[in-house]
Order: sequence, then C-alpha cells, then structure tokens
Amino acid sequence: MLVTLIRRYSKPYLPYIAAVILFQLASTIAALYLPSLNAQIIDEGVSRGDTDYIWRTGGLMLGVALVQVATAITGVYFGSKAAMAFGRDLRRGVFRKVTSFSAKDVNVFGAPTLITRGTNDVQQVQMLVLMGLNFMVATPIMCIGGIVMALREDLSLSWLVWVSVPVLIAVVGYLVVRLMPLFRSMQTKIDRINGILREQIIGIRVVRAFVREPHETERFGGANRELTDVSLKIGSLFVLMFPAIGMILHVSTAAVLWFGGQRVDAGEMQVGSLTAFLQYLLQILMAVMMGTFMAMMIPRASVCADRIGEVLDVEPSIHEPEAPVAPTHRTGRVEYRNVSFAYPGAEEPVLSNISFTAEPGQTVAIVGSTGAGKTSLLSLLPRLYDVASGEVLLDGVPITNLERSEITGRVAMVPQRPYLFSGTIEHNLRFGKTEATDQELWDALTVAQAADFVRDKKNGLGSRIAQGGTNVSGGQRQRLCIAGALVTQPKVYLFDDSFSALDVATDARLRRALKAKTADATVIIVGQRVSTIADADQILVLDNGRIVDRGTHDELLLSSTTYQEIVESQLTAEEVA
Ligand code: DCP
Ligand code: MG
Repeated sequence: MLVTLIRRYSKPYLPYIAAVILFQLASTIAALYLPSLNAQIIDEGVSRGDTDYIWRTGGLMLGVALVQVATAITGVYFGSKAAMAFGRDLRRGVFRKVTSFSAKDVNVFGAPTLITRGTNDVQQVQMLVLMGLNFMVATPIMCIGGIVMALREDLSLSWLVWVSVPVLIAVVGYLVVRLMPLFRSMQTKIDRINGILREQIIGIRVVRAFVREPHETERFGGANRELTDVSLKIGSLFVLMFPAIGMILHVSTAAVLWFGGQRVDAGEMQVGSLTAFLQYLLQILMAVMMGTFMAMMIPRASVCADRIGEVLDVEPSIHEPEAPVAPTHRTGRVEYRNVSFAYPGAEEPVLSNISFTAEPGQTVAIVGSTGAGKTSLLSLLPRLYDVASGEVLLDGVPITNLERSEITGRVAMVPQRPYLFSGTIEHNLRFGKTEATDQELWDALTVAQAADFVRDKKNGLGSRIAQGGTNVSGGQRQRLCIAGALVTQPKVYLFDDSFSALDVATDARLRRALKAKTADATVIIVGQRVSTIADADQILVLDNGRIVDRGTHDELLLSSTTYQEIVESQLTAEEVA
C-alpha cells in the first residue's frame, strides 16, 4: 500500500523529484571532494610551505563548499515542496473520500479513526516521503563514494571501514527492530485517545449531569497512560541509540588516529591522507546511520499507509446511478412502495412493508412511539441509507435512478437533532442555496418564527454560531434549521420532530405560516404532539416499523386504538396541566 500510495500521489511532482535527485547528486559529489582537497592542502601545500598552492587550493575548496551548501539547500527546498504537496494531496484524497461516504460507511470505521487517518497517518507517510527525498539519493552515494575515496587515500586502513560499518548497522538495526512494534501500537493508542476525547467533548453535558467526571477522567487517564508508556519505551530506546552511535563514531576516530598515526610515524602515510581518511569514515558512518533511520520509518509509515488505503479503497455504499433517469416533471410527489429496511449489521428490520403516497400540496404526518422507525423512514428519501427491499419514488422515478443533485435539489430535511455549522447565521441559512438574497433569508426566518430573535441579536444575520450550534438554544437551533430548509425552496419538506422544542403557541404560528409558504410542496412531518399533526391530510400511525393505521385525525379517532391512546395520553396530560 505504501508504494502504491507514494506512486499514485507523487506523480504530479516528478519534475520536483528529478530536481531533488540532481541537486543532491551535485551536493554529495561536492561533499566527497572536500576531504581530498583538504588532504592536498596539508600534504602538498603545508608540508612544502607553498603558500601560493595553499591559497589556490583553499580557494577551490571554498568554492566547492559553497556549491555543496547551495545545492544541498536547493535539493531540500524542492524535496520539501514535493513532500508537502504530496501530503496535501493525500489528505485531500482522504477528505474527499470520507465526504462521499454514506452514514453506513462512516459507521464501519467510526469518526475518531477517520480523523486520525486523515491527519496523523497522512503526516507519517508525508514524513517518510520528506526524509526519503532528502536522503534517498545522498545516502547510498555518500556511503559507496565514501568507501571508494577512503580506500584511495589509504588501503591498509580499510579494515577499519569493514569493522565499524557492520558494528554500527548491528547496533542501530537491533534498536530499530525493538522500536518497530512500539511504533505500530502507538498509532492505535492515538486512535483511542482521539476517540475518548471526542466522545467526552461531545457528551460533556451528559458527563456533567451525571457527575461522571471522575469515571471519565479515569478512562482518559488509562488511555493516556498507555500512550505515555509506549512513548516512554520508544524514548528509552532512543536514549540508548544516540550514545551508542556516538561511541561507535568516537572509537572509530580514535582507532583511525591510532593506527594511522603509527603509519604516519613510519612514513608510510601522509598527515593529509590521515585526516581525509578520517573524514571519509565519518561520512560513511553518518550515511549508514541515516539509511538505518530511514529504514526505521518505513514500517511505521507503511502501517499508516495501510490504514489510509483502507479508507481510500472503500466503494461508497451509496453511489450515483450508472444511467440516471431525468424525471418528466418535478412536482415533489413522494411514494414509498413496500419498503423494508434494516440497519447494517442488525438482524431485525426497523421498517417493514411501508407503502404510502404524499402528493404535492399535501401534508403527511407520521406518529408513533419512540423507536417506531420514524426517523429511519424519513432518512430513506434523501438516501442517507438505501432500502433493503421495495422502492422509494420521487416524481415517479425510483430514487436509486436519480442523480444525487436531483434528490437534494428537491428534498430538504430538518433532522431530529438539528445541526448548525460554525460560522454565522447567514452562512448557515445559505448552506443549501448560496445565492439567496437577504430578503429571502428574512422571509424564511419570519416563517420559521426566528426573525425576532435574530433581529434582537447585535450582529443580526452576521451573529456567530459555534460548531454544532451550541451557542443558541435547542428551539432556536430548530427554527434556524427550518429556516435553512425554507431558503432552498424545495418541493419536498421532511420535518423530523422539528417542532418539539417549541411551545404550543409558537408551534401553531409556525405551522400556519408554513402552510402558506409550502402550499404547493409535499410536506412530511414527524410529530409527537397531536396538535402538530391533527390537520394533516393523512396521518400514518407507525408501530414497530409497520404502518398500523392511516387516515385523517377524525377518521383515526374513530378507528385506531393506537391513535386513540396517543391522543388520550396527551389530552389527560394537558388537562391535568
Ligand atoms: N436504530 C439503529 N441504528 C441507527 C438508528 C436507529 O439500529 N443508526 C434502531 C433503533 C430503533 C429503530 O432503529 O429501535 C428505529 O429508530 P428511529 O430513530 O427510526 O426511531 P424514531 O425516530 O421513531 O424514534 P424517536 O421518536 O425516538 O425519534
Ligand atoms: Mg426519530
């Protein structure tokens, strides 16, 4: 997966990568040239006292050093550009994919892990690409070139290379092998922390209400401790790594000086060659170390790449039809034909054999006890879920044959738990229709009985809304969502218990205004309160996922025992009050 991802997402940046390779090649060759120039100065210039030679070669050395620095910087510049662009594209890929998910697909993963995969996991892969680009070319050339150059300086000291390099590889390799499983478990621990944190932030009111803070703190503490433990283990191995590497470098230096010194004494080697040899050996060891570090990043990044790949490979369970049908008319007629539906993974269907028709201009109300399947029934029309059997038709066309834009353009749903996005009131109202005029917004607010409270706000339409709409009351949130639906002027309105947070008087006013505004539209209302639904053209009584009775309020009062019970329970409650 790692290779596939890198290949697929780095394609547009091949010119950058080519530049990186070129510049690194230049910089590495320059770096390899420097010690030998240094040796020449010492051996040819200093030993003979040839100041002229020293100046000339010194100047050349300065020039080479400048070239080396400049090419190295340019190489890193292009490398970073390519790696960051790669990361951006990959993140965008994950985001696009997740936005194409249906509710069912999101449930398969869960929100926290999708968030980690789109952020932290992408970052790990991006890091590998960055390191890879910065060291991939330099490391092997430095290593091999260093060995060749070192041997050119002095063959008889070469055994020092053959000893120190394997020792370094063995030590770093051992630590890396110990580190790998720790990195792997780190990713899942981060997932867990994310999950718990998210749940607690979202559920903060419940946590407060039930004084669950100590328990929740404990739960988070546990996950946090686990992450800390893993990080500590990783840290303690890293603590070992640096002294170990340092020791190998220093012992090698001492050995070169010791054995080389003897050869210099014996007149078999020049001082310049000795320093050059030492520098080459250090370059080789550095390169080996970098190579091993890179190797260490691969397993972690490939775990991350697999996790990202899992998301990218999902075929969204709800997709556009292959051969979309254009409806002959767009009036908003809704028909459910023998619809059954079960949530993914559930054994029992939540809806069975639902059939009804809602004509334009009509209001269909759905009542039923909690858990009867009302929300599920509504969510089938905008295709949040697909039916198990039967058909849902919009203007005579099965919605599975309609393009998504055909459905969303004609159907507006006010969900049971209304949601507002962070931004302003205006931005939320224009969510479904960006080109709406201010007048349209105010009209919608007036119908939704929300104009007064928006006008009372200091910034009016520009008032800020917090994420999720938590800085307005439940009733205000409902009314803003209703207004948002009205702005889009759909053919079909779905109100899922949207008037529950309103007092009876406001509810009545709202529905009266709504009636005028939605005269030609199809309205499907889920309601608990009998007063909300009493004047509907058709009332469906839902029980346990089945329509047990249907008719108008007056008909049902006579014929339906379930409906009678609902009415009685509310009448007595109101009478008592
Ligand atoms: N259900 C489920 N998975 C979901 C949502 C619901 O398994 N993601 C189940 C739980 C209920 C049944 O489906 O037993 C019906 O749920 P609805 O949300 O459709 O029920 P209502 O909307 O009728 O209930 P309420 O009046 O409480 O809103
Ligand atoms: Mg519901």
